[in-house]
Amino acid sequence: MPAVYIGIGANLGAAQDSVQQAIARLCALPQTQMQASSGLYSSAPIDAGGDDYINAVVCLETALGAEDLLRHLQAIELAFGRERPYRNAPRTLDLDLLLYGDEQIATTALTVPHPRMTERAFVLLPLLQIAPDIHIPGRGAAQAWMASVAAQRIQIISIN
Ligand code: A4P
Ligand code: MG
Repeated sequence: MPAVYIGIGANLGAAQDSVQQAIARLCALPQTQMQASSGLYSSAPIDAGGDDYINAVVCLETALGAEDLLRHLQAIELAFGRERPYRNAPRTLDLDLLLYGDEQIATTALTVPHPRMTERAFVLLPLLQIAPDIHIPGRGAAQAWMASVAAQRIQIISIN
């Protein structure tokens, strides 16, 4: 089964609770086992407004196909009251499929690796916490991208 990495973000409502509950929901997905879960991070909004975000990354092993998994992620977002008034609007919960094994996927519904993941400390830092040696298909070692996001404000607020 492929190792799959999911980025979790929230900056509306009880963001810390939402992220923790989302991790529990991901654990409970069918045909899926949780392999690792990062700590929770507080981060300044990037290309977006509103309050600071709570972010985390989890690693799952799943027999769900990528598009099937995306549908499950969107159902969880909806259950947390996600609305989409405009691009990068503050959100109760955002679940992004960052990596699906070593696959590169480009369909209308899904782009994997997530196209903006290497530009964002709020993805790279929690990802590297649980997978320090990880390579991003087509983009090399995740660690090598850290220097370019060093100016982004982020701090760990709870360690897993
Ligand atoms: N989609 C395509 N590829 C993927 C993928 N790999 N994972 C499609 C998930 N979805 C993917 O997503 C829009 C469409 O993207 C989906 O219908 C799906 O078919 P969305 O979540 O509804 O829309 P969005 O919020 O505009 O896009 P996205 O990609 O979630 O936004 P970003 O670029 O991830 O930015 N700052 C901090 N500090 N922390 C954050 O978490 N998040 C964002 C959101 C901006 N700034 C942030 C944070
Ligand atoms: Mg999203």
